Amino acid sequence: MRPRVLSGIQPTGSPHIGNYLGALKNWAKIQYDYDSIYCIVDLHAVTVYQDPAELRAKIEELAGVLLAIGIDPTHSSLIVQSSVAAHAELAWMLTCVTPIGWLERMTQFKAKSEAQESIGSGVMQYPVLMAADILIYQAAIVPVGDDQSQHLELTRDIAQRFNSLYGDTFVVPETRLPTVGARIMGLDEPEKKMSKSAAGSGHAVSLLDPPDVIRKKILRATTDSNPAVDFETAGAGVRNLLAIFQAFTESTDEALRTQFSGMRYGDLKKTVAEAVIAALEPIQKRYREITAETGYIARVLEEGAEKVRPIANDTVKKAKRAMGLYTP
Ligand code: AQP
Repeated sequence: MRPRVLSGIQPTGSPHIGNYLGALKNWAKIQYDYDSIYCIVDLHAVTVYQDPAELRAKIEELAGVLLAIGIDPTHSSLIVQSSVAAHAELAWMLTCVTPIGWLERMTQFKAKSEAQESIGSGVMQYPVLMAADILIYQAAIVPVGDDQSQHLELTRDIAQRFNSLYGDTFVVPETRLPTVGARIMGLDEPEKKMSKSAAGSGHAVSLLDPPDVIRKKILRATTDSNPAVDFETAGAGVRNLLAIFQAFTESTDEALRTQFSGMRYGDLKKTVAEAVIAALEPIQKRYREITAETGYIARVLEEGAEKVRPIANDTVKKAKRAMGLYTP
């Protein structure tokens, strides 16, 4: 049997090139070598208030984008988290074995709780639900961007703690990070990671942005006071543009240096913008075809959920038995 891969993405906004280069591109690439389950994590999205009608629309848009970037439903299961109820059930069991101190240490929790006056307790439980998403499918490998490494470490700790308290129940998963593009930064604020929900029209390039919008965003990207590319002294903004180019074009480090050393920033930005536009063009074309086919996305999501429910239910049953909960 092929090892199982699980990964997820929140429907909190239009997926951007950071999501693509950090995770989604790799999802499409490895789906033929692994038994892959990819999950639109809507229960994670509602840890922060979402407008209900917008959330519904974003789930459908995201499913369309995932199919457009190459997730192949004949090889992978594409699911919406809330349509497999067992995720939430297992999350409760895992909550009960997770010390609060582990959750308080999570940098994403600290950042989100500092940013708001009042936060829902779901923000703290977020990584436990993520552990449930992964452990429920006994996934061996989890391909994510660098920002999720700490949550993955926590998933491993939760699995090990459960296994040591109640006996061997879960596979302890491995994190898989891309070598280039693991952390794409915001174009306007290159000290912060590119984020779907960040405010500001110049922050992220969405995978569905038209070419003129992509050009405008990249031409306005923050650079530094150098006039041209110097690999030794380049600031975060320039390094980010180079990383975006390298990840899209799969250039080697050497080819990147040869092409860009000494290039003026105006030309650097134009070159990066054209590379991004060229890479996204086939994705956008496919997205238009997919969304033109009435009922296709809903069918894929329903079939995906039907396929994985028995796996999820089996794991929950195993975990309940291990804990001594009632299993008729
Ligand atoms: N900037 C990034 N660079 C590389 N990888 C990234 N990922 C996210 N941002 C970057 C990876 O994309 C996958 C899906 O992310 P997510 O939606 O589950 O959550 P996130 O990390 O919180 O992404 P966003 O875009 O920043 O969303 P919001 O604004 O809603 O919080 C993950 O594998 C992630 O590592």
